[in-house]
Amino acid sequence: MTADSAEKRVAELCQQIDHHNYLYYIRDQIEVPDAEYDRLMQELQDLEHQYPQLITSESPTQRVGSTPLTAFSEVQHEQPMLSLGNVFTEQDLIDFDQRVQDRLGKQDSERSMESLEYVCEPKLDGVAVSLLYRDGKLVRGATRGDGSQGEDITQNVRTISTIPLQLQGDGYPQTLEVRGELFIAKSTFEAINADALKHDQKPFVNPRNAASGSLRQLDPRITAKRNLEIYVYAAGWFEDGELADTHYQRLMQLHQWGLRTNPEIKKVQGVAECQAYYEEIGKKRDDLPYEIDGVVYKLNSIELQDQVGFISRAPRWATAHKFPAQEELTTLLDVEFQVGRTGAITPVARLEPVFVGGVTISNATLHNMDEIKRLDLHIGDSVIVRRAGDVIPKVVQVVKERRPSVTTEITMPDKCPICESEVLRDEEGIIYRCNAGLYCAAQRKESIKHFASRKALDIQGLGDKIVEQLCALDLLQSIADLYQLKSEQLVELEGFGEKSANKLTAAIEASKQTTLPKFIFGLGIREVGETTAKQLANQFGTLDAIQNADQESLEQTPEIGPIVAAHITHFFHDSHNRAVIEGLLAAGIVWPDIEVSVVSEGVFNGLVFVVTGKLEQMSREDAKQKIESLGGKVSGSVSAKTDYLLAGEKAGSKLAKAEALGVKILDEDQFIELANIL
Ligand code: 5U1
Repeated sequence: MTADSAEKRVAELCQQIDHHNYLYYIRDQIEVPDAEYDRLMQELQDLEHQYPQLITSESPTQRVGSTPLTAFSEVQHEQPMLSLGNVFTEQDLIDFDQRVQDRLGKQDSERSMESLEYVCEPKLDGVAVSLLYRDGKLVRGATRGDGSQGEDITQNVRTISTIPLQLQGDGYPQTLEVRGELFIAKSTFEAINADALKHDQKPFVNPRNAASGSLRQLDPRITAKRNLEIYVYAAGWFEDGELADTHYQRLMQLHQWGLRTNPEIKKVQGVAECQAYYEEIGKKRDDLPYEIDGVVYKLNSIELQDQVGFISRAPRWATAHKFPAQEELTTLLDVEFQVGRTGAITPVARLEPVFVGGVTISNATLHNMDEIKRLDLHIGDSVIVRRAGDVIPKVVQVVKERRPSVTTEITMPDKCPICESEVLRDEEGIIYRCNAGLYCAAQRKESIKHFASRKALDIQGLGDKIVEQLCALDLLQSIADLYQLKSEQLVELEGFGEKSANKLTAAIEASKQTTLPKFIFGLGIREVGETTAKQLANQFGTLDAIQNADQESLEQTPEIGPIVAAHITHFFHDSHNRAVIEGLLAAGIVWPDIEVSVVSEGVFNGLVFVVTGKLEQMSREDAKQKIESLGGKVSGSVSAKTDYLLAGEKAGSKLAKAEALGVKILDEDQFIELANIL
């Protein structure tokens, strides 16, 4: 290839790759498969290697610089980066709108006649950033700083794939500054923290800290690995060109030029529709792939915005409507130790009650003693607790500056808090365990709850409270005793009458018709979850065969390694466990025979699938069975080991995580084709 034709081809490749990036990140579409995209990128890299003089700073190969900075230089914002006022209630919102109308000089009679037009969008909990484009080329990225002066983070923002180095199309002003929020998706945050823990590093407290920490790296190669994303939310300073005269149209222009805008943006009329938007986004909040802390309303007309003006550093024409905080400060009053089904002893924080994430909490998980050490937590400390979505509240940080002069160190008791048996440390040294098994009342209770749960024997109506009462009355020494319960005994329980007692005994009776996998799962063998129970049933076919299997043959079962195999043999060698199983069988528990599956020749042999979202043509359970019947494995969570994600409608964080990890994603039709179902 001549130098001339190489130059032409390089320009062509840059344009094509930019176009595919635009389609992928901005329009959520693809025109070519990943392999073709990779080939274009490779061709460009090869040509640039051969002709280094053809490399431009906008080339898609030039995102990640290799020279770390020694410090960030300062940037003076041409137009101040403003902050936003807040409203917390519907009344605050009405008052905000009234103030805007007052500023516009609206008479009382006009107010109800024509409401103002606002643009609403989610308020991301990330890091504000300014991007400067000259002649369509990204020339500067800067933090907000104090609003007037920020830091130059150009090297780092260039590494973010959702930020174009070159704007698409035409019609943009020669100088165009845009503002937006950089963030880290929830799933990426989890992956970064899992990796940090694996390498004995400190995890980030929340996605916002992760975004800010990743952005403030002097070495852009680190930023590049963190998968930061952006949504732009406003045009800032611009020269030599025009922009539309409404905020909404301006956002559409930015979108057309290849800048990523939030798909939830909506134009509404008046405060009632603003409030409806707030409620709608509030409902969606947990399912969004990123963290938000409220929604933002902006007056749509730029002319009206100018009339309404500013108050100190915030516009009067925009406000943030905040959701209840997901992090709050409180005090650690005490730590209690809970004993779980397998004897694992978990420290639980007892907290000064605090309103966080929309509810009042007084307990939070502390996971294990390592976590307590990592947090350097003492009783009496001021702590930050976090409750995001349905996630169990968590202590994320100790505020050392507020540590009182007297605090108490937290130590693991050497005797089980329930049965006073000896507490032993697991082989890995992280988990402490009461080894008393069913002698320990806590383990007994938890094992009964597990046995009765939906995925096990599914005894309807036997809730946790009833199990607690039955154990307190000494009516249940083991799961087998469930089948000896009489209605006359149940009538004695709180809130029970003859009818409810009969209903529960009927449910217990009905649970005797079960399946082998459910029965195995219900026994509560350590590390034998629903999937492993199914694998065991498929591999061995009968309970007898599983009970008598040796370590070696257990290890032949898919997904069972030496540790799980040891837990299984240990469980079935225990004479008490054998007696319980005999009791259950004697009570009449039965299941249909199982055909032992021959999985060795399946088309999915050795492949790991995760199934998520709503499928149209089959249930998720059917899809899982199909995968397993073809030799594949089904896992509950996406990781680097996942081969395929089968994603149906409304696939949420698993889809985002799979995308972040580069896992192959199949829609239902592709899966059907691959599995050759039809
Ligand atoms: N979504 C959104 N976040 N946010 C933050 N819009 C928005 N607008 C802001 C800020 C600080 O300021 C405007 C005044 C441009």
